[in-house]
Amino acid sequence: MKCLLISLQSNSYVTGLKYIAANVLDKGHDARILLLSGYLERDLHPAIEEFISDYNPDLIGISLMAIEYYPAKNLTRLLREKFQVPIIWGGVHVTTDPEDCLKHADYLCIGEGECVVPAVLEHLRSEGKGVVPDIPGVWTRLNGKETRQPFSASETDLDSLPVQDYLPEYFFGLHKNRIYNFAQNPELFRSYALYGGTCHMMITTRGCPFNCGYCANASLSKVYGSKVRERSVENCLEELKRVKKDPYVLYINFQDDCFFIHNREWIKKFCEEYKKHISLPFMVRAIPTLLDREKLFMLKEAGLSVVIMGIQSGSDHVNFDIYNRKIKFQSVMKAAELISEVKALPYYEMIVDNPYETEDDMIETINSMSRLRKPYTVSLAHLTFFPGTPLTEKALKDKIVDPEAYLSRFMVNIDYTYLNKVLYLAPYMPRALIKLLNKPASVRRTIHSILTGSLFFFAKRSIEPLVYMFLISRSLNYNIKWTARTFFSNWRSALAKLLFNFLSKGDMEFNERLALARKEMPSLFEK
Ligand code: B12
Repeated sequence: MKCLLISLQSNSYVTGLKYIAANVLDKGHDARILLLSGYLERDLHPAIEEFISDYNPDLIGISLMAIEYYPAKNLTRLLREKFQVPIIWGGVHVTTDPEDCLKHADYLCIGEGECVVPAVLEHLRSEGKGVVPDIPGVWTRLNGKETRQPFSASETDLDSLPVQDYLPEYFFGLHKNRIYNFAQNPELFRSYALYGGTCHMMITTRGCPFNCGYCANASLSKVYGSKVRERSVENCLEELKRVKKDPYVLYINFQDDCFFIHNREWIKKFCEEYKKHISLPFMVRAIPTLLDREKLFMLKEAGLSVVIMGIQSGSDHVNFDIYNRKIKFQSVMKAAELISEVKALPYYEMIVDNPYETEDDMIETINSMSRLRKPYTVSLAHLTFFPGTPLTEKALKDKIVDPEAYLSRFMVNIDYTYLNKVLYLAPYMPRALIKLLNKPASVRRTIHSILTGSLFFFAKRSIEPLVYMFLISRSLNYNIKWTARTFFSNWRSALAKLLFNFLSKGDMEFNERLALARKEMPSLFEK
């Protein structure tokens, strides 16, 4: 049996689909992955039609995060017009909002797809597409009749899954009117990879022990539970050794919600093996209260260069009472000291545009952030009300959120309010200046706005890139070769980022495409 797995993501990091494809092949079936980056057209491209006709799959899978909902809905419509192949939807958005997704696909996969897809293929082989499958977590809509199989908590041992290839030979992508095999055209693959393919993303655990009110994990854990499953060091190293064969990969970006969830033995063994066989700089994500000095220093010794840490708000009230995130700012300060001590690049993540936050909360956040040890960098994300999270449920009840907004707004598209700009400036300006600007609307004068606006413009285009350059070089122990490699191989994406900063055009393409689709295909946006 043959399965075509489609991603509509803007880039080629399709970890979930790679895992599924590897497992489908392992079970004796055939699989292909097809990247249709942001595909949101009125008609099915002839190249896609030809590719699918030639491959003749028995099942088509579409993967989606919330932001890919409309493209997925549209593609499903287009595929139905041309093919009679059953369509299964899966991915984070399907798991968090299955009721709505069931209106569009023949099958839904709630939760992990590695075992589900081969089971659906087996079902199609033995029973055909007219019979409802009895597979845990699979919802169906056949001949207008809906069925919902309850999900049984996934206990899949991650080490039992086949290790995925870095660039599998069955990975294809639509590029300028043609479908290419990425393995045969690695330069094309790199053009769709983030940072020009210089940074490989991987994940060593699944799950998160926290239950923060805004996070998609809060609804995912209703299905998966809050237990964190980890891969063995050997299993991770096997993936990394395959990645290491590509000389273009200069960094490893570990996507785990908290890499520090691994115990000291795991980290020790990982560091020894990583240094011996991989020896590339890497970045990890951390939760302040789980940051551990000993683990941090071991990781630094093995090549740790960037620590991405969620802070979300500098107000304990907002973190505790609104976000259900029981982490005091005092713990953040301690964690920041450690990151600074180990000389990794500190990259802190904050949430803004929170309708429950008062002006005083925001002023407190800015104050707190201006107290953190400099230099550091900060990224601001728009509070997105993902389906099924406790905060979304509250906001829907309070009628303060457009229930559809999360489907079309990137988290990086923040509101450029006065206080958001001051928060953005906090890492780059002296504390006294931030204090001067950090004022409520009632006492602000025109001069405050002019000053903040000009500093923001200036900092985004010159200070921020300079601070980055310094921090990258410091995080690489001022190793000239590595610093130069990082800058030269990232020049394309770095330049693009700088240009976008100048033009303020980040994510414009996606927004424009969606706006155009709204005009051209209004029915797609009807409920
Ligand atoms: C790595 C990562 C990325 C990477 C790669 C994404 C990817 N698809 O792998 C990058 C950097 C590109 C990324 C970008 C974004 N991300 Co992201 N990302 C993650 C992260 C940290 C890990 C994902 C991962 O690798 N999981 C491990 C794999 C094995 O699991 P999986 O992808 O879920 O796939 C499994 C199942 O979902 C299912 N499945 C998946 N697809 C399919 C398809 C079929 C047919 C079937 C049957 C099953 C199936 O089976 C898979 C295997 O078990 C998650 C956090 C999380 N906990 O999931 C956030 C997360 C998925 N991202 C999120 C968001 C919001 C974004 C952005 C929109 C942020 C932004 N910039 O605004 C962008 C989207 C940009 C875009 N459209 O390209 C949210 C999604 C929320 C939502 N409801 O949609 C998450 C959940 C983070 C969070 N806690 O809120 N992200």
